[in-house]
Amino acid sequence: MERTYVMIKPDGVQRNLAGEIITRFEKKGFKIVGLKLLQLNRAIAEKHYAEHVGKGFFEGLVEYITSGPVVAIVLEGKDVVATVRAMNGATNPANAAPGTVRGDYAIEVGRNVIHASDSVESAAREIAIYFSPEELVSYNKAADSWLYE
Ligand code: D4T
Repeated sequence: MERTYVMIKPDGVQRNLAGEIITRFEKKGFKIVGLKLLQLNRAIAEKHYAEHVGKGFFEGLVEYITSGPVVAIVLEGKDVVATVRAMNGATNPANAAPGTVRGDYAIEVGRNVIHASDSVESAAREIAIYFSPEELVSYNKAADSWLYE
């Protein structure tokens, strides 16, 4: 089963949106297999956003992402990577459709509330940054047979 890395950013935590956002993924049917609250430091931020080092928005991005605690989540399910990206909406909330997390809860790209991996490969890389193998739990849920035929 596919896994993705999702992170509720500091603005999402400060604005009390964490529960509401997690509820969306739970109601969809995705399974939480990893979950914790943590404070990012610069080293972790640079590792996570390695592809953006040196870009104009990078310093602001690091400042933002290290400005308070985040909620780190690993979700599991069929096509979970692409589906969670769709549920989150466009990176710039101005372009995010209503009904998506960013469309409903954010205004600017520099305060866009949530992150999710953009591919299965990115997910594997990002999950390894935030979680040790022992922190990820594989388990069955009674509802699984009501979600998958
Ligand atoms: P994240 O990684 O936060 O889920 O965002 P995306 O995967 O949707 O988009 P991204 O990697 O292109 O951008 C990473 C992060 O940088 C911020 N950003 C991005 C910004 O502040 N200004 C910009 O011009 C861009 C492109 C927002 C998300």
